Amino acid sequence: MSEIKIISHKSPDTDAVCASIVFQNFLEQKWKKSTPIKLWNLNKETKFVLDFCWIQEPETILGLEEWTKIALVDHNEKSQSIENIWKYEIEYLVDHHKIWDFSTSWPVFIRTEQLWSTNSILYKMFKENWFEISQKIATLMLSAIVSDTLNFRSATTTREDVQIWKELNKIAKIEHLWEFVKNMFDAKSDLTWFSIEEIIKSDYKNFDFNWIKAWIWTLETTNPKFSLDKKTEILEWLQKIKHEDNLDFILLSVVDILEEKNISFVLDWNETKVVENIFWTKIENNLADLWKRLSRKKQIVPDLDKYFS
Ligand SMILES: [Mn+2]
Repeated sequence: MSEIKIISHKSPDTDAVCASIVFQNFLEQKWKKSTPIKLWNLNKETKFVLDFCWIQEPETILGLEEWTKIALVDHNEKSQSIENIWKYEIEYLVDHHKIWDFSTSWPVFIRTEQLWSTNSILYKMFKENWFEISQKIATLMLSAIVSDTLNFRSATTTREDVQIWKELNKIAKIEHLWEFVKNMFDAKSDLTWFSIEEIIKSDYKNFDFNWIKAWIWTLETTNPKFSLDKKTEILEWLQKIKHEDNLDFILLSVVDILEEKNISFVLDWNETKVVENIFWTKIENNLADLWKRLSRKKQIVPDLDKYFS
């Protein structure tokens, strides 16, 4: 039986990477051989979580042999996945994002739900199959839920996520849980040693809105000042990326996890027009106050999708 490669999206975050490792464990309990891989460097939060669990980070692999069996976790859009995805055989999809251009030429296992993290869905799958959840796996799932819900600050966290989190907590038994969560967020916010390019490449997602090519960032941080102070450099980089990648629309949000605020960088007249129209906000000196919009997938992307279609 050939091995399945489990792929998370191009800007690996804690939910994505933990999902790939957790899903490997799920398949193992189904007697299927698989390996998680990643498409880009990990952020510091995810590194912190993996170190805490003594788990090695998945290898970065950008291309596979044709017809390799793959599983997609935490994403489904082609532009966010491995290049030339049509060359591979998609066996599984486990996700909680909108569906846009996902297609296969053979039967596939699909599980998507409106839960707040892919790991919440995986937890349910373990339960339904009566599979064992080890302390390590529970810790990964728990961290992913904390990360994707910004520790339940995101306005749209579901009750089910909270319930799942409580159950996981009993298995993970993390001592000093709140300190652990704080360390996770501090790790994510520590951008001191990163170049602007690395910061910018750490959390973007590309979208096709009705053939409009867009990149949208959310820099979740406990220290927004750090990025806001680098405004000139960040705007220069955004301009460069927009030009090089031939993009029609870009938006970079700096999300203050503690204060629950979103201040976004708006590049030029085109973005200004769109952002003013959709979010009813005035833009001053390339900055827009997007108020409490903490969630890209539920509070930013749907509005843009509607606007461009
Ligand atoms: Mn996710």
